[in-house]
Amino acid sequence: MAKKQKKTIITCAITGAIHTPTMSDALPFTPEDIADQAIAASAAGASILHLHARRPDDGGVSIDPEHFKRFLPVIKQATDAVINVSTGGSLLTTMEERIAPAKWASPEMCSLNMGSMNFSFHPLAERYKTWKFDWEEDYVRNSDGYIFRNTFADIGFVARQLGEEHNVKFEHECYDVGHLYNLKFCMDTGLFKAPVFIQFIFGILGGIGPDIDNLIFMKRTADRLFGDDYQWSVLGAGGAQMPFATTASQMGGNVRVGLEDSLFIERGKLASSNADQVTKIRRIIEDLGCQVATPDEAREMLDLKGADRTGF
Ligand code: KMH
Ligand code: ZN
Repeated sequence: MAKKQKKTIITCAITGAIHTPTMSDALPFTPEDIADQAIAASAAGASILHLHARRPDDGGVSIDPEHFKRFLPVIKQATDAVINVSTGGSLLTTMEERIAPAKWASPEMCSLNMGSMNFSFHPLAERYKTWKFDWEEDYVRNSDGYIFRNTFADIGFVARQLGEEHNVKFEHECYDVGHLYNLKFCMDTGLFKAPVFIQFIFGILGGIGPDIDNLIFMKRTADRLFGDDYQWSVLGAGGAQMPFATTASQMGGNVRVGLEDSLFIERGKLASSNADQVTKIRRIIEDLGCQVATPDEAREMLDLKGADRTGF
């Protein structure tokens, strides 16, 4: 069974690739706004910042390293947070393009999605009659046809390009129980060394649903597969965000919040910023008797290479 830990790591995922500017004025997409919100989230208690880029002019999803270059150094200068660069930022391009920002940044952490799947948010389109930017409606509606491709070959490619060459630690994103077995297979073939860091994800259409029974099931399966050789965190999408983070923290796990995965602070009320969500989950964690990990404590817990070893 994964060791019960003393402190809880809060990851904040700042902007992502699901939500669009129409859905919330708080969703950051300019480099300045991404940096400001990331810095504020760190000050509020997030020790890991999970980062995607957006096109500065219209908020479209971007995997262009030039867009990352405009905020990563700014965040690094202003915080000691661990920076985690997404490798899942586009459902529509090759893995080679998806890892280009991380190859430039050589960050302490990167996301790594552990299986191919449907990945859809098309039901969100029904909530909006008008859209701020031309690209948004088609992007959201057409997601019913998106396949999020993460084959074993893709996973092996990322492991070699970023894990072996850059000593990046992965946030292994597991959207269903089969992804845990994919990770176990990869570990058995020597692709990843223990202890791995697993993000259990609930509530993405195409993945496992947001029922607490499923969290228990995922955790029990991971205990069986990985024993003491893993650290874990939980992300609930949309309305599941705070309930799942709260439950996970009580079970001895780490948590992920942020506008990437939910735009809300409570039922029916939009969050005013990423820091808003970090502040709330931190308060819950502390009120319930746990402590939040600092960035350096997170580095030690996850055995990261250190901020002085990144490429930016
Ligand atoms: N928003 C998460 C459910 C990635 O960046 O690699 C998906 C995600 C993927 O975080
Ligand atoms: Zn992400």
